[in-house]
Amino acid sequence: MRQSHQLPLVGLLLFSLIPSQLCTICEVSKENYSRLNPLLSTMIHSKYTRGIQAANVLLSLRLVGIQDQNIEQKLLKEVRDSEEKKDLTSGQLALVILALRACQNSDESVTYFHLVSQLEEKFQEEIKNMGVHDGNPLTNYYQLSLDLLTLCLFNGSYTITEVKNHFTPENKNFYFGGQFSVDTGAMAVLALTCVKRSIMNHQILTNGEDLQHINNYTESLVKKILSEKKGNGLIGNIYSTGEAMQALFVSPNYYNKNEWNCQQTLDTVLKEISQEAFHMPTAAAQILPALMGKTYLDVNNVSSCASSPGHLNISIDELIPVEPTISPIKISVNYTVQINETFFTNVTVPKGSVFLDVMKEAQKINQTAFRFTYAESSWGPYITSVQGLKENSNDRTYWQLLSGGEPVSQGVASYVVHNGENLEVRWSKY
Ligand code: CBY
Repeated sequence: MRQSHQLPLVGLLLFSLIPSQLCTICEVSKENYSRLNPLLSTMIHSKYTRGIQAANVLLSLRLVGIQDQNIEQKLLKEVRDSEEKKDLTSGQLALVILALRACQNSDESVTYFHLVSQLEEKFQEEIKNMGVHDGNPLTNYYQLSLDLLTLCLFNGSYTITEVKNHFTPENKNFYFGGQFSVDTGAMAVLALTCVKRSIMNHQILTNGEDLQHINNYTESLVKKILSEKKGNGLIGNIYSTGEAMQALFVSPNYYNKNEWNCQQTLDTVLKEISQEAFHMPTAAAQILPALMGKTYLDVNNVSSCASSPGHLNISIDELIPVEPTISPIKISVNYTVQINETFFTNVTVPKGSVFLDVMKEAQKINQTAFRFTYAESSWGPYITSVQGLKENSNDRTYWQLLSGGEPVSQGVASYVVHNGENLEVRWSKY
């Protein structure tokens, strides 16, 4: 008698859990697929300055089911070339592995076995560096999370103790200048979710306490991500929103339905696409999977990748590349380098110029005060030194870019400057 009373209750409970699991993934509807064309066009027509950009693009296209032979061949070559150069950071190698293995049959696993072993080594080097340099990794926690995610997905070795010790949400590496990094937190949630699934499938042996730790970390990171939600639905900023969406897709049991209006986020992103916010291949590649309801946890799930009903079916030939326009009109901007002293100049550049053009002009005017170096990253050029003073991840120093005293949200080659603007490059700590 008692049991028969309980049964409907259990049924009700299960019923109420299932929809919450399904509803959290919102994706672009078929009628709106054409609104994704600017993203695809950017990804396909870009000239990649680094192979790692190709890895981001290949991973993204494979996840949403675009497997055009010509594009695949071109991207695969770039990704393999970048791997052969052997100068990849841990997270870059992780991305290469994710891209190469994404949505492929598991017999491919033998082919890339050596890459996973290399990643195990690089992950250990990151941890070792933290031991010697006050908890600072060689790169950053976004990359450590990518490492853990990849090792977890492709049977690489890591220990639960490492996860427990290094992925506490209070760890300083989740913050830059006191500000929670949504990109980093989101990548960590994806990695921790993979670890949690491995524990539940008994792929790694642990005790109940370990699982509880992982649950607590995930819950706290999800809260922090949601607290960075803006009025228009973006999470963090436009460039972190795709990865934040992925993190929220895989962790529906850690927040209430009313805490996130996925459709609102989706609508704002679609609007931003039409305003060309994603003109960088990496930016486009990082937003696309979430818009199609996919996450990086789907990479070793071949059926979820290509054959899903929401499979993108577009004709590549219809995608027209956008050419930037160079204007004959000149504008004038103020430029400052701030260390302990202030170095100031005024430069004239063509309208439509980017931050990097201003820095180059200033360097022509005064080589001593304004000389600088940069390195290519997946997001384009990244300033590594000014006046010979080099950024250093061991002491968390870097060159921060500001406009009107506020940090800008794009890199030097993307940020378009305006007449009369006060630009600054400031020696900072994160
Ligand atoms: N990727 C990485 O390793 C980068 C991880 C990341 C969290 C990244 C953002 C997010 C992503 N999706 O890739 C990141 N930035 C980090 C970790 C960092 C730090 C790098 C230090 C280190 N040891 O690795 C640091 C120094 C705090 C940092 N980012 C600095 C900057 C500024 C660069 C200035 C320069 N010297 O050139 C800048 C311009 C902020 C500023 N105002 O100074 C900056 N980052 C920006 C704007 C960004 C966004 C780029 C957006 C764009 N359209 O160009 C970013 C996406 C990203 C790249 N940074 Co950081 C964050 C965002 O706005 N959502 C892994 C690898 C395999 O690809």
